[in-house]
Amino acid sequence: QEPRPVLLTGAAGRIGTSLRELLPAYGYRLRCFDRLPVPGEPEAITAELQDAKALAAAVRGVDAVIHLAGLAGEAPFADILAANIDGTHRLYDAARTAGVRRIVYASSNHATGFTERPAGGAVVPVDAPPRPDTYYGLSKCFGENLASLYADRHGTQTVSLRIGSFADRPRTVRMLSTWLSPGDCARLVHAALTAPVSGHTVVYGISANTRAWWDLSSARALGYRPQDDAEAYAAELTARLGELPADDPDHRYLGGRFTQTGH
Ligand code: 15L
Repeated sequence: QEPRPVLLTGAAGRIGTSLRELLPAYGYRLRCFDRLPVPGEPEAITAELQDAKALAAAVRGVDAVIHLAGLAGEAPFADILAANIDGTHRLYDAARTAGVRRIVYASSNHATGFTERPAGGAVVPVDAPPRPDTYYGLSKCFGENLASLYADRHGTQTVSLRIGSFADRPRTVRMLSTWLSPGDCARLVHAALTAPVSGHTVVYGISANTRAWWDLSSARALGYRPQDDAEAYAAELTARLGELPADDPDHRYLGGRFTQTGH
């Protein structure tokens, strides 16, 4: 049987580009959506989330949506409002109308970024209260709450991934804790698309980092088995950059520099 198409929004972005490379091996057929052209994809729609016709066509016949589209960092409130808040609402409403079964939502660690790091290497649970560090983080809190509303009201399932730091390799001392490798990202998205869930489920999205700040048990309960550990880069990184001083925001807060004025 032909695999049903999965809609990938933000397909031209950093994570979208990596998932386009890695997810076909899991048997998915991706339909891509982005405001920028997505090169080399047979099924790609170039449009804004505000284009209701294009969005309705994008969700038609898909089993699931991986929703990555939006601004990926802090921006003026009006821009966050349009791209992340209004845009995510439009995506959810189009998906509900089309009867989409599940959405995998790219949330972020910045939804709880003003949380102080727990002492003694303890990990932060998935039910830590919202503590956004930016308008960007606030938009991710909105997305998670929107997912909860659509699950309870309409039965649309969502797995929200509070992604740490997606990168080919860790580049800062903070990323020894927050790194999500491309391979683990694909493993996590696959688990989030396929595991049985009811309603809205929140998981952290990081690799199996020795210095992890977040509890991966809800992700593991979906079948996620991370293979990478940033610790492999620790000696080289700390020799070059040093350990973090206690007053460094990267040391104090989960969201690191996002908590600082001017970020
Ligand atoms: C995010 O949410 C951003 O999209 C990404 O660019 C990184 O800054 C990441 O968080 C992080 O916290 O490292």
